[in-house]
Amino acid sequence: MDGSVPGLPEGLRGDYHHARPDFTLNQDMAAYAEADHATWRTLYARQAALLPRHAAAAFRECLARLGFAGGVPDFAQVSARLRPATGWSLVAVPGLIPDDAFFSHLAARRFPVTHWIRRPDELDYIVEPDVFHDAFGHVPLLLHPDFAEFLAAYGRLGEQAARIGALKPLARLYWHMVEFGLIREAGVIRAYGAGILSSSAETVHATEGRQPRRLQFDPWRVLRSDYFIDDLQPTYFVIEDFATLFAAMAKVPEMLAAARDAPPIPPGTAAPGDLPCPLG
Ligand code: HBI
Ligand code: FE
Repeated sequence: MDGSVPGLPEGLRGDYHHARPDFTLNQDMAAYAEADHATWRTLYARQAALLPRHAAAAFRECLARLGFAGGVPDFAQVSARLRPATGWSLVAVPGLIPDDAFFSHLAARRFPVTHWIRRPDELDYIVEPDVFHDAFGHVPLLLHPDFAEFLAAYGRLGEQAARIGALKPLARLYWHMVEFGLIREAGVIRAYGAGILSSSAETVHATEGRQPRRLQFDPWRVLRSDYFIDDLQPTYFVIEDFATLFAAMAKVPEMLAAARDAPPIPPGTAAPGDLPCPLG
């Protein structure tokens, strides 16, 4: 257990003392026990079974190109595949890192990936993102040109938002559109968000549960929409394609200050102008 790190919650699991000032550290493949690779394979197999019905085609295709079903992936090998495709690479980190460090890595097309994996008794739920959440959930779409451009633009915006105290609206954009985003493909709602696709319960809830509110993506609505961090989401936002997400980044900068000052929309509630997105 580590002491406090400025800009981070208390008691995070990772070893922050051995990380560099930019919060990166070296991934030590020899440090993973066979049980760790077995945990990865169990999680991978469980989620892979859900992908044909519940995941976006782009996610499935990009994941297949990475070929990391066999065990905890070697970040250097994954980076070697990402770089020629979209210029992204992976950096190992001890876990959540402060917003400013996170944004500057994204702006430089470096995706921070937690190097440790959850214990076998945490298969169904884990509070902090581990290597399965980050590598299985987030990394595949770094191969998708539009999504890769969107995420780099998001990182660049982080530095601007920090200067005007608008990190909260930007965190909402990440939460709703990177962690819990849905996409409609041929009239069917499918998931692409990492927080959904790295969780078996959320994958089903998000794409076919009757309870959640599914709304058409609208950046102004998303920037004001608060969320739960430790429960299934009551509201999801749906895009038609990833180009829409990237195009929206041209409009977000001028919305940031107003979103910072606007009253937040509580999780799960309706707001004027909401456009529901039917299941199919
Ligand atoms: N750190 N490693 C890591 N991974 C994240 O997804 C992450 C983070 N720090 C901050 C953060 N996400 C969110 O607050 C973003 O909205 C900035
Ligand atoms: Fe995440």
